[in-house]
Amino acid sequence: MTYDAGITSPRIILHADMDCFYAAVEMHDHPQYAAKPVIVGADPQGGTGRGVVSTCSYEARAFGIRSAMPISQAYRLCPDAVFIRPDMTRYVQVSEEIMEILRSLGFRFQQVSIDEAFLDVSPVGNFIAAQKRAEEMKHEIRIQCGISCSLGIAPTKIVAKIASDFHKPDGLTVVEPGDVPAFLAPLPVRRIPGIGNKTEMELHALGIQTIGNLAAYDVQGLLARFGRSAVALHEAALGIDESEVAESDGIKSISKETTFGQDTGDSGEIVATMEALIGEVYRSLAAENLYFKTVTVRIRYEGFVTKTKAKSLLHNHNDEATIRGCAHELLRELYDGRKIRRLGLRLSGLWKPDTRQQVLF
Ligand code: TTP
Ligand code: MG
Repeated sequence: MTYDAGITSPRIILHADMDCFYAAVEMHDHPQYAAKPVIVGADPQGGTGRGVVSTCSYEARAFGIRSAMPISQAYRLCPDAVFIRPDMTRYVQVSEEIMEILRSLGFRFQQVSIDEAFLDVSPVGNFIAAQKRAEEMKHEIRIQCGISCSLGIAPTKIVAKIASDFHKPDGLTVVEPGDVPAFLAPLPVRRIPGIGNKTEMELHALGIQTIGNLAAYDVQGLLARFGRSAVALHEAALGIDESEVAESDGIKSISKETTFGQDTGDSGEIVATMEALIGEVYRSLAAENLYFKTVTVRIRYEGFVTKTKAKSLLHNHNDEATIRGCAHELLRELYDGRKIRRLGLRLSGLWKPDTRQQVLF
């Protein structure tokens, strides 16, 4: 039998997303919180606290509590919940353990946030074998890290991500190529990653409620409303996404350092040097079209004592102002008045958007 030119077997993409990640880590570390409403976020201060919920356990979600909700509102909804301040160091540590498990499986791997990653599991051959591997991954993460996750398997990244969110917590959703339209059609448009309040409202105004409505909508009509984003939006609704699972081009971090001609305690000189470093790392970041999540400042004092401090942000950023804010904050926290020999600045947690998503989101 001859093979039709142009026919290639579908890719098999897996997306993994940890369930209520920060809360899950806390519940694992403190078994007495198991099965309780657990809320990680700002201090509720008896209902008068400012700040927001980072995340909460599924038991707390039953009370209507959600990420980004004011903590005072969460307190009103469930005053008896366990309220915990975030411990980023611990969450990053567990995240690294999980990512190591996923990375070491030998598939193409891409971490996308503290608790999410894509794997291109096409080499397993078919969707049934992929499902079996996925069950093993869930088991491995549960045994080694004590937390549950939800997985989605589909022929494209965008559908795999929607699928991992489809059944949470502890879900596994497989969408084979022929089932993509039927899977997506009934879901609300909001399920498309990157569609926020504003786009959702604009779509509703056009009478588009479901992904199926969007897929069936005339592209010309979308172009009038959404301009260049229209095509990406429409393709997303059709589950089309040709972007590959890829780490950020192998660049793991961007760092710059300056050694002072003479050890210095002159705050003006130190701040000006930091400004120069900010400009340098920013230019490298922009040149590579990368986003970062973590900023690290490193100070080597006279006598070769080195101090390092890092700040990890929730989302990816690519602007100089965010680098500047973090860098000066870390410098203030780290600087103890001694003379400095060398100053360094590093960006890590790098991520590269694919151009298609960049247009849309
Ligand atoms: P998510 O994966 O969006 O949420 P989650 O893991 O808590 O819950 P789900 O089961 O729905 O996946 O985010 C991962 C972590 O990022 C989350 O545990 C806490 C943090 N986070 C915030 O701090 N603020 C936010 O608004 C969101 C959405 C997440
Ligand atoms: Mg999650």
